[in-house]
Amino acid sequence: MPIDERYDESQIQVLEGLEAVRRRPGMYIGSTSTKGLHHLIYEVVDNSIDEALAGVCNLIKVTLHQDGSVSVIDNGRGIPVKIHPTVGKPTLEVALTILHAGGKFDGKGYKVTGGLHGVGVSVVNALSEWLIAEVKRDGGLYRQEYSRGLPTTDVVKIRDIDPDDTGTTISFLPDKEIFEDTNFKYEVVAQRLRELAFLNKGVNIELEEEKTGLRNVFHFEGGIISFVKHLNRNKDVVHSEPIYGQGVKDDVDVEFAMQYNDSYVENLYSFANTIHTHEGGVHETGFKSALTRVFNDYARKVGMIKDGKESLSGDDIREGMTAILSVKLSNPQFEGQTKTKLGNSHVRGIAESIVADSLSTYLEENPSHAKRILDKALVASRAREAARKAKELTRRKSALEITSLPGKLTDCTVKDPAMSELFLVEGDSAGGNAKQGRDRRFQAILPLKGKILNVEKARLDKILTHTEIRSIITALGTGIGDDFDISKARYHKVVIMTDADVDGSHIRTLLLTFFYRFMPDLIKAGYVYIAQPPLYMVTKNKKMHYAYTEAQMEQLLDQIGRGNNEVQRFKGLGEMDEEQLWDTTMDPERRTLLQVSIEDAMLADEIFSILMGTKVEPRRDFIQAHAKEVRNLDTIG
Ligand code: 0RA
Repeated sequence: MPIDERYDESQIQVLEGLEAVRRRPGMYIGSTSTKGLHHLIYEVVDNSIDEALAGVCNLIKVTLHQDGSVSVIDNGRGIPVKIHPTVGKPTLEVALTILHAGGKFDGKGYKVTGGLHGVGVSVVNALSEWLIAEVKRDGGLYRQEYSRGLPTTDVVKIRDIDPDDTGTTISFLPDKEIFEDTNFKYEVVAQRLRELAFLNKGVNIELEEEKTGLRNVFHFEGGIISFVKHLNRNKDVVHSEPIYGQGVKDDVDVEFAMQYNDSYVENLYSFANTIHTHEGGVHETGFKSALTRVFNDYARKVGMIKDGKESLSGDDIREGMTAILSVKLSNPQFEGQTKTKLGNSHVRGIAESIVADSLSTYLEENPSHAKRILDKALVASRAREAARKAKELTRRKSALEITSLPGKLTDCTVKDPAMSELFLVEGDSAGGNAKQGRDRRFQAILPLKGKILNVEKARLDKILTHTEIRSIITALGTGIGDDFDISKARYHKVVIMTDADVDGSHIRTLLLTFFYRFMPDLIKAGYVYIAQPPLYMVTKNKKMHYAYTEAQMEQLLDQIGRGNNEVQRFKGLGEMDEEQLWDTTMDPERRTLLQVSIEDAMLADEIFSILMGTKVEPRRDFIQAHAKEVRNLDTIG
C-alpha cells in the first residue's frame, strides 16, 4: 500500500475520533462538569503511574498554571517518537491523536491503570484548546503542539540531550467550549494524587499551584499501611500498627491493610487498578467473607464464642474498622451504575484466600490484639441485638399508628416523587418564610430545630429515637440502613438549606453525615442537594441585586457602579423575607443547587470525624483554622 493512502486513512480516523469525543465528551470522561474536568488530569497522570508500575519512573509532577493550563511531567521512558509501523506517523502523534491508541502497543508489560474510563491521552487532547507534548527519549527532546486534538506542528526535535535522560511532559488548557467550569480545584487534585501515592508506594508525586503557591509532595514508603494510618490519624486506635497482607495468585495482586479505631463506623475503601471501586464488587466480597470466617474460627478456637451456638456477623466484625483493599489485575471488568463495581468473578476467591491466610497468621501471632478486636466485635454484636429489638418496636408502633407524616412537615400537593422537592430548613423562622415563599405544588418544607444529633458517636438504636432524624426518615419514606428502599422515596430532591455561618455549616455537615452513613444510596442516586442562598444584597435605585460569593459581589459592583448603593450581608436565611428566599434560593428557574456526590465521601468522612469524633484536639485545631473561612466546612464545592 502506498504511504499516502495509509496516511489518508489515519487522518480520517483522527477526524472521526476527535469529532466523536467532542460531540459526546461525557461518554469518554463521565461528564463536562468539574468532575469531568479533573478527569483530564487523572487520565494523563494514570499514564505516568503506569510507567511507575513498570519500574521505570519515580517522579511525577503536576503544576496548575496561572493561565488555567496544567502540566504533568514524569521521568518515565517517554512516549515513543519513531515512525509507527502501521500508521506511518510518529508514534507520539498517533498516541495523541488516535482514539484508544494511547496505551502500550506491544501488549507487553503490566498495564494496570488507564484512567476511570481508560480512554487515553488523545481524549485529553481532543478536549483541550491547546496541548503540548514534550518527550525526552533516544537522546533527543521532541515536541509537538495541537489545537482541539489536531496537530498544529510536526513532531520536531528541539535539541540533543543525554540519552539517559527520559520522560514525558503533557501541558494542556481545557477547552472552555466543552467544560462548564475550567477551574481546577487544588484540594480535589491533591486528594487523588495523595491516594495514588498511597496506592503506589515509593512514587514521588508533586503538586503545585502557581496562583496560590500551594505545594505538596506525596510519597509514602508504607503504601496502603500509611493510607490506613492517615485515615485513622484523628481517631483513637485499638492496635498501633495496621494489619497488613499481600499476595499474588493467577496474576491477580491482592493487598490489604486494616486497623480498628474506637468508633462505630466501618470504613472500607477498595480499589481495582488504583481506581476507587465505590460500588464494591468481587474483591470486597472476598475480603469480607475472609474476615467473617477467620475471626469467627479464631474466636471459637480460643473460646471467646461458644461452639456452634453464636457467631459474629460481618457487620459486628467490621464495626470501627478502617481498611484499604487494593487489587491489581489485567482486564478489569467495571460494572454497576457508575462503573465502579469490580466484576471479574475469579478475583473473589483469590482475594478471600489471600486475606484469610494473612489474617489468620496475624491473629495467631498477635493474640492480645486479636482479643481486643474480638472484644469490640462482641460488644457490637450485643448492641446490634438491642438495636434490632428497638427497631422492631418502632416498626410495630408505626404499623399500629398508620404511618403518619411528621407534624412539622408542610407537604407539597403533587404526589409524583420525581417532581417533588423536600427542603430541610435550619430553624423555625426560616422554615416559616420558606413555607410562605415556596411553590406549594412541588416543594415541601421540613424545619429542623437546632443542632441535630451527633450521628458518629451514636448507634442506630439511639438515632432512631431522635425526633429530628425520625421526622426526616418518615418524610422521606425510604426507611433506613438495611431496610432502605430508594423506590419508596417521596422526593427525588432533598435540599439542605442552612445559614451561611458556622452553625449552618455544622448542621449541614451533620445532615450529610447522617445521609452518608445511613442512606448512602440516596446520595448515590443523586437525590441530595445543598441550597445556595446569596451572601449579599445590593440595593440601587430601589432595585435589588444578589451576589453568592465575594467575587460575584465585586463583579456586580463594577457592573452597576459603586456609588449610591446599599450593601447588605445576609447572616442567616431568617434575614430574607419569603419573596427574597424564593427569588434567590428556591425558584428552580433562578437558583443554583449543589448536588452532593458520594465521591466526596472520604473527604467528608474526615471532616465528620474531626468535628464529631472523640478526639478533642483535631476538632479544636480544625475549627480555629477554618473559623474565618466558613465555606470550607462544606464537604463539597
Ligand atoms: C506508549 C508506550 C510506552 C509509553 C507510553 C506510551 C507513555 C505514555 C505517557 C503519557 C504520559 N507519560 C507517559 N509515559 C509513557 C512504552 C514505551 C517503551 O516501551 O519504551
